[in-house]
Amino acid sequence: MKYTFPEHFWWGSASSALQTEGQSQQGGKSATTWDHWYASQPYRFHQQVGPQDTSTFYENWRQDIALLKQLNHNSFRTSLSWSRLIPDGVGEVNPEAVAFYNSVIDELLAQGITPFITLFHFDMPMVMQEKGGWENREVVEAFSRYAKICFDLFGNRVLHWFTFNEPIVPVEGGYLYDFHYPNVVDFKRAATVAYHTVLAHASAVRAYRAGHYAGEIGIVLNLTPSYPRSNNPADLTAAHHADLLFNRSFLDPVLLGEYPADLVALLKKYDQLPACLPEDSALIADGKIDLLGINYYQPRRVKCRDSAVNPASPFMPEWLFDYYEMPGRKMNPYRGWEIYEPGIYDILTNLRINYGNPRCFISENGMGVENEQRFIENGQINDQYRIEFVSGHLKWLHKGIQEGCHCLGYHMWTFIDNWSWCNGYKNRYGFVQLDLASQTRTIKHSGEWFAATAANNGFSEEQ
Ligand code: BGP
Repeated sequence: MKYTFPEHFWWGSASSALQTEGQSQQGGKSATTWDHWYASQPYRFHQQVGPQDTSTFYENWRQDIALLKQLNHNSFRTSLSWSRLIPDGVGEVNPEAVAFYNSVIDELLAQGITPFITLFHFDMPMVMQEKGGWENREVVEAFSRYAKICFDLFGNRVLHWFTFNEPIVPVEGGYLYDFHYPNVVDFKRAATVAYHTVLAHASAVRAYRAGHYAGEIGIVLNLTPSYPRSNNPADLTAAHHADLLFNRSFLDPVLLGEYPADLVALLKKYDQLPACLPEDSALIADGKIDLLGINYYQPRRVKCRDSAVNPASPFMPEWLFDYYEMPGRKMNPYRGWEIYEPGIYDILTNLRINYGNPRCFISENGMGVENEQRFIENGQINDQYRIEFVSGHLKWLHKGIQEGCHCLGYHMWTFIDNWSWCNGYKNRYGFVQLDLASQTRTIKHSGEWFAATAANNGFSEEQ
């Protein structure tokens, strides 16, 4: 069987500034929340590797772009660093940062690789966090100023912009589950952060529309389809609530221009609604996007709660559902994430049926594996499991496209093994192996497979 994709399909990968650039406090850059957190609690990071020890893209960008070319990428997403570009968050632009990002963008274009640029990928400048981060409405203004500066500087060459990468992750990590700074656990503060992020997104979209730039603007969301344990109505309600909180809290505003009424009612019922201003609904309506990036790693399986909630405990999402471990599920044991290929098809089908079939692409999908050196054969990592992972997802993606889903590309997480936040370099995701100490780069077997797939605009079972 041969799987051929539509003409001009985007084949590429994604990465982010903080996870690859290195030089995390040089070149005029100020600290992010990650530098600050690492300085105070290095033991929270796998093998105490922090954001300064990454794959050195800041110095080796030309070599890395040559590798992208070798992998037959026609497109590549990375992010700009707010703290590198505007070190104090709200003031002067750093000329060294402008020169660096100009070089990267120009070199990508020279190599025939279309740059996709994200404005914010988990890396809040510490100066802005000190003002309250996304809890403070003023940060919304500061973000849209930063966005406009980026559009003005690079918008003549960057035609695909994304305001945020996975905006729910800093909400979950920083304000609910303690895996991002500032390590708060408080649902109402989390809801405020999420709400202000949506406002910041919409303000940036407004600025983009007002400036009549040449390209298009979107957002990248990690969509985790919510599957109920069974068709028991209690399980269905649990899945609906998880979907409202973790998917539709961002998906509806950016595609439909408003929040789901059920979500508003749910938060109201538990007294968790953030403060709103009358003009907000018009702003949110203006935040509708041109292009949706979908990051898909794993499904979310839930069931109704087995026990009653302790009403004296603070409200948390888990008041509304329990997690469900489906018997026989296939796991990536290193990351602890279920591998469920049909999820990619279910996401696309949901978008086609319930959201008017928006223009979208898979902006991340990937598999992090520990200790990949054990798979080295003749000097190269033979990561057959990654080829199976990618081809398994691409088959379901292909089916979705055959049925009419408007999916324009597939980007893998990620190009080169990179720094995974608190997990440091524990799980490796790259098409290219990175030896951290020597900074040597070696293409893995999956990288060669992907290069052939991109060149053929598809793959056959035997490839
Ligand atoms: C996504 C992020 C990436 C990346 C990836 C892998 O959520 O957009 O930044 O890190 O997941 O996850 P992790 O690094 O946590 O293993």
